[in-house]
Amino acid sequence: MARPKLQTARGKLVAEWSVKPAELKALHAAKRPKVEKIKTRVVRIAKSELRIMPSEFTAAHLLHPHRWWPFYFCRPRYRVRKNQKNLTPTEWQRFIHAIEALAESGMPSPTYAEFVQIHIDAMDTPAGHMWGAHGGANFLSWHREYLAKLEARLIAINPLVTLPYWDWVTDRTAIPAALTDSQDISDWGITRGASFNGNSLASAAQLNALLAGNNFNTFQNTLEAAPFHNRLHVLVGGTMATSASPADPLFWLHHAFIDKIWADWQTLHPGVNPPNPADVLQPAPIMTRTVAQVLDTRALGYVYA
Ligand SMILES: [Cu+2]
Repeated sequence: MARPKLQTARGKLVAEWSVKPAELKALHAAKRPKVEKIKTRVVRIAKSELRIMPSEFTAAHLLHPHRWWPFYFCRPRYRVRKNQKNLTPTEWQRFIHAIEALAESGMPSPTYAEFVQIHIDAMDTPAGHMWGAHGGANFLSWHREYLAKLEARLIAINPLVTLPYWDWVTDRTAIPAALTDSQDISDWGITRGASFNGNSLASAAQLNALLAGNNFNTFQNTLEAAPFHNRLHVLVGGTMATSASPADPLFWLHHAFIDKIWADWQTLHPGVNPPNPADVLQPAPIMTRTVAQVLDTRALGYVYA
């Protein structure tokens, strides 16, 4: 049997038993770590993708680059919620697929069914009525938080998803075609009214008159009622006319438009805000923010285009 041999750094072979402990230590110390050349390439980032250096940037971020690169790269400053009529087929696909994925069984909480359920609770239970989501103080703030949380949940499935809005004041002749496939409607487990006719929805003149007023409560109550928010729910009919309306993906487009009208109104009347900024929107754990925390859409990470 051949005796095991040690090879020194200089390539000299030494019989193991012939090396004294002190010499063995020296032999190991002489061993150099193997250095592998790593191929690198330069990644060029578009200027529009760069973010301003965050104020919370510290020396620790320099020690751990993986902590700071997300601040810099690959995230636009704000998500853009687009008019549904300007969505590309790919953007429609992202939105619909993310919703369908969230509705699949086995998805981690909060699931699509849990989102629908809190809307049912808000409308149909005495406890839910206290949240002020409908016919109360928090119609606008509650639905803004609700949409933001659903959008965040969809983004966890596909980071490129944003909620589209349906401007049914301008585009009232039909429900957005991408959401009218009869097979989809049956797959989603929802129904719609027999036919859609948007003639009785608020006109552009009525919307302008609403935007001109500068009292928050008047603005909110008018926007919630017919011929605005409530009328659209009734005209679409089927599931959209029930407390389970968020089961219909059209709900998010409808409410994104309501939210945009509020955002437009806020731009016209800066500083005119709900009278209950400290109220916490309910229910946890899906809803977490106070009324004050949902006043600025940019603070929630999105703008309307
Ligand atoms: Cu609602």
